[in-house]
Amino acid sequence: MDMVHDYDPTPLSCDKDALKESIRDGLIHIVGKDPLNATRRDWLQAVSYAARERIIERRMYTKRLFNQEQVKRVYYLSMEYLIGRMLVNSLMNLGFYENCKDALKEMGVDLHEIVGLESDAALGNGGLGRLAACILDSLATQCLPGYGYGIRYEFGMFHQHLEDGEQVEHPDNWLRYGNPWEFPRPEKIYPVHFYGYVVEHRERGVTRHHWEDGEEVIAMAYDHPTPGFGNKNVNNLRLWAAKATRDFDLDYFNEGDYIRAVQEKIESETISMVLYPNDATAVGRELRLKQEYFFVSASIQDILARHLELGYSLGELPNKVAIQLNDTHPAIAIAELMRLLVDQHHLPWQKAWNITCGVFSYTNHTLMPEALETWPVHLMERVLPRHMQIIYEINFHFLNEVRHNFPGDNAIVQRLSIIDESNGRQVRMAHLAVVGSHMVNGVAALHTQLLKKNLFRDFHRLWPERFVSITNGITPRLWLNQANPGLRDLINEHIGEDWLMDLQQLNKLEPLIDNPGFRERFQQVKRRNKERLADMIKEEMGLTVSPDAMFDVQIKRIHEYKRQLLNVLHIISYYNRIRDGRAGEQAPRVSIFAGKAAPSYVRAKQIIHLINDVADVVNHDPMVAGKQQVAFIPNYDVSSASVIIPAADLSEQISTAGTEASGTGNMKLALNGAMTIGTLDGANIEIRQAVGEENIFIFGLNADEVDHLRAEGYRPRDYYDSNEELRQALDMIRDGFFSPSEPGRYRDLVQNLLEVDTFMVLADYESYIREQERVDELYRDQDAWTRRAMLNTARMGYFSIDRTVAEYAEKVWGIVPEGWN
Ligand code: 26V
Repeated sequence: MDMVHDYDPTPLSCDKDALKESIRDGLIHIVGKDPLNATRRDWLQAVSYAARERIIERRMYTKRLFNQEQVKRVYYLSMEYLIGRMLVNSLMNLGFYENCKDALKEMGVDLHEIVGLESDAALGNGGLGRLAACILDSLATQCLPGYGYGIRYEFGMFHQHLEDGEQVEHPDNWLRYGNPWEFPRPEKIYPVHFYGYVVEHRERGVTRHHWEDGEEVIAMAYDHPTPGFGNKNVNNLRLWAAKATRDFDLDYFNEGDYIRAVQEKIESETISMVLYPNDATAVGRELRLKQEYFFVSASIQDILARHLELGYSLGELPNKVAIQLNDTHPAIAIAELMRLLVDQHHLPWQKAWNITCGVFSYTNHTLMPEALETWPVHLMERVLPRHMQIIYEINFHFLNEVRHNFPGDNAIVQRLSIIDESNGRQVRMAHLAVVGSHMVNGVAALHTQLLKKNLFRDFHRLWPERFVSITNGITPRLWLNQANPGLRDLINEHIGEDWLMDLQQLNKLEPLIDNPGFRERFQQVKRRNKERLADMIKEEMGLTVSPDAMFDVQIKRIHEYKRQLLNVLHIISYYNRIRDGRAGEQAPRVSIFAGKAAPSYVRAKQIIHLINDVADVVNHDPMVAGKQQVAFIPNYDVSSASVIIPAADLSEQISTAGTEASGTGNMKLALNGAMTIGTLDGANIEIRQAVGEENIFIFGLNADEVDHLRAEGYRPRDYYDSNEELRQALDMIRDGFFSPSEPGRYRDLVQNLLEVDTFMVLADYESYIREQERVDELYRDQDAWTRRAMLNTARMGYFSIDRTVAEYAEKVWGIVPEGWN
């Protein structure tokens, strides 16, 4: 402890006057603006610098403490971090949000007005990237020594515009105004090698491998300190940017080819240029493989360098280092660590392998076959020749173990092999990840069960003890405290603030459901949040929606398995009921969608188009005015999610059972007092268990029934033939009712539903409509609805990311908190 204090720099004060001084100073000396004519963006920069100065001090203390206490560290390797805006998060986590607001006010600036100018850090696609960001928040908040590693994409997730109802992508130039939250570390650089060939030679009786020729790119570190909530702990997220090895290649200079020299520099720097916007189909592109290896190699080199610098031996790695693979995207790390241990540090193979397996663990995030990463052997061989050899050798030893365990069973050897010989020769990254890890986890109970039963069935027979289930969670600091100030204040008034660090405390709200005053306040909060969302919809889309209506929300990536189409079919059926006078007293509804489609996913883009076409008809039909509206909010991101989620009455979680690994939006919405309508899929099952069957709307086939129906031979047309309402809705789409300018626009889409319907939309239609009727009925009894919505909030404690991270720390990483105050 002493060392930490011996070297304390004088910490900056966080009181209002000190903050004022820092902001003014930053505005003049860092931003370079006269306070008399500074723009709002200048002020934003200045406040951010004032926060940053205080964060970095705490980072230094934290780092000293971790070094001094010789802690074990976890390194989280992820291609994606979907962070969002940083300023409010930083101020709240550091505990001087109010002081800062007051300081600015005295300088004539409204904090509220400037926070929206910050760009979202959107270095992720969706669930997987947002989970990584929540995990970093929790590691810091729980004083766990955890470091994130990733890529500093120059362009993050694209911005989505809607033009004539269709998605158009625009580049996300998020660094345009500079980034006050990062610390470039030009001295923290590592070479990363691509292409070339391997030379073997014998050295004192052992074979050594040299990877020669090819290209080299430099990875340069940018540090993003991540403050915990309610403590002084600050961890670090290190993102790598690609830089040319030498600014210009001297050979070309000597040959007088200046332009060529510049071109090569630019080409090597494209590696970290852009985030791949697919989130459910593997891309198989060389640049993607290079991105994966680029950040993995730099990270593993950095981890080893730190380990050795701290004076530990390589044999101690599993005692001091845990590395978590966020999906298979960084799985090449297993081969990279083997390469460094064997080729550079000359460890014998078996010793290196024991170390490697002791260090790594792997989280699987999807069962969708098209998302499972495989790389053609010829591509891997060309880009990473030494790694391909190492993978072969890992596979050789592994398959010997398999043969030993299943003598004579050649089929299982083929099924388990890291190399898939059945369709071209492909490296199965998930197999590499399982073989090289000591723990493998799914992200919800059902998901883990299905992993053991299907994708990793044979692995589970071989190593049952390797598989664990760790249900996802979300950070209440962002998704309740920041996003929903009204509900936060109401909760604090009644049960204090302990829930921020211990979400189970929310169950203290349960008795309050019998308190009419509290129920009314809860309703008022929801009402205000709906007005806030209505304002946003008005501003962004020019559409006026009524906060009196039920806000029925489906927000997530657009994908067939998530079944936005099922929601659309319900919207059309409800529309028809109103027009035919069959809707009775149904409560008015606004159906709200948001989400991006992968640019190459034609069907997903068509679904967006359809939603907007339906919206156009519904919103302009006087016969349904005041009863029904549809809004597709463009450009779903962390910031818009923070406005939409607190305003939702109904949360649509309607994926085909067995397809959504967990879902985390389901948790965010329920925590904010939305009722869920959902299938028995992913974490919905555990949400039902937590909130109670009476407080959730469950419909449709379960995962087993989906399997059986598929095995039996699913015939979607039968449902069309036997259900008149469904037939009417599908006919309208097919015949151009919603696309009169191009009547054939959705012919193939409907055709596909009638003949294939991979995700069984038609099979679940009837039960979905029936459940929506129950939703309507309950909603019309506002008091009963509010009680149930409140119980959702009160019973969501289990889904805190802190519980998730504590489980990883204990079952997978073997790390403990190292706190200080
Ligand atoms: C996959 C791919 C495939 C290769 C191209 C680039 C790329 C980028 C991302 C992904 C990730 C797909 C997996 C994913 O996001 N899974 C989601 O993970 C959430 C957190 O565990 C979980 O809640 C969602 O159910 C699951 O779909």
